Amino acid sequence: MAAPGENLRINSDRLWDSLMEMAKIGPGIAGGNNRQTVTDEDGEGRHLFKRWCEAAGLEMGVDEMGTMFARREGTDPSLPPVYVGSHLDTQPTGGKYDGVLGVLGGLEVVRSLNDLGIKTKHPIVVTNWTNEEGSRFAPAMMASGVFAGVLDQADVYAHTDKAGKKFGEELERIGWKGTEKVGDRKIHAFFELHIEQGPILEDEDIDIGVVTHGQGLKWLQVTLTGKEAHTGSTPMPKRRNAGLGMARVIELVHEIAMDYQPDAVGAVGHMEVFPNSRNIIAGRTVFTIDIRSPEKEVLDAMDGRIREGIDTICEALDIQYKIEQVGAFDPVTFDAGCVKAIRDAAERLGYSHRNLVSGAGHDACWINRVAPTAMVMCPCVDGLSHNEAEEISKEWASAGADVLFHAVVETAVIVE
Ligand code: HGY
Ligand code: MN
Ligand code: MN
Repeated sequence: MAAPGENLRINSDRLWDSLMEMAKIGPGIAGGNNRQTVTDEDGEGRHLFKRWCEAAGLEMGVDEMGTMFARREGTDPSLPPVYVGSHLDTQPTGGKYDGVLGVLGGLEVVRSLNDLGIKTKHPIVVTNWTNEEGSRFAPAMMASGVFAGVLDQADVYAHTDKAGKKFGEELERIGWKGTEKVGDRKIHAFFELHIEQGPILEDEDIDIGVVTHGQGLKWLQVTLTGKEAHTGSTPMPKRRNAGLGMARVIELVHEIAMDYQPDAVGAVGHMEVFPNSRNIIAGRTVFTIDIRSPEKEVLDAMDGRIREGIDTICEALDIQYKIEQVGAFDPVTFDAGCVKAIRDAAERLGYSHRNLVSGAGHDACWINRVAPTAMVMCPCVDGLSHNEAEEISKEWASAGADVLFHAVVETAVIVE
């Protein structure tokens, strides 16, 4: 006799159609998406998600960070719900699936439960965490960080984007600042489905990543101050070139990351040059160093070496520097029970699977601090993400959502 829910599968066509529908909101310029956090496009995507949740009979709650919680009642409403979700905001040149697959995969779990008339003891809450990407407003995983008590709400409300707009004001402007106090909700368990954003699953032809750990991260924003001067008439020895300083620091970050292979990574993706004129030596540069490792000791060693290196580079070039840590979290070990639920689901459904350490940060990394949490990953084409060409197959999306379905329902307990 099959165990309760043994053959549960989501509706693959409906999930894929919803992904394609959401992808129409905040289109990019090369087939992906530009639905950055608390922009009008983000607001539009939220409204679509809300409509779909209400059509599925869910009750929507929104907290003061704009995070959306769509609740399917359990037979025992007093029990803490099982949460399932991810984020709908994208990078400026993002893909259609990063984050979105996890939110709409969670919605598909609920839609499938409705189709099958299945009740669960624990309520289930489909979640859209605000500002996971941290691109427009640092840091990444902002709302889940406030929820987990590691980021201060008043502080992040004041964070500004390049145009000087404040996060809190933008959230209010798009009409998605809710009234719920952030972090009050009790979570029985949290599951996040996400694309791998790396090449391992596809290279090894494996359907499911059972995410046991997430690597740690540090974002160091560096401001170098030299002196603007004429690029033609200023003798080389007299230059205080902040642009040269930035170039040397970028090289340094790469070299240090290469010293800790095969796992450590380091790069500078955000760079600003002032005044950014062809014939003026850069007087000021502002850029963000992104270093990551599964090992805290390595992360700290890289941090220390980079700070020393910046000091040496700036002394040699006679420029000043300021280093601000604008994002950080330690390596994460996900909950063994939740990880097992995901592995057992992949096994039961006959999907190939392997353990995985997440290279990217996710809301699950913060929620893991306040509730048992785990992630399930699916492959993506060429391991490519944070690129408009990000692509997955319908089969990969369905396999990931099937596993999510089983893990969520098993944890929420089916009621006959
Ligand atoms: O930066 C990250 O790892 C995530 O994509 N926000
Ligand atoms: Mn993501
Ligand atoms: Mn991302």
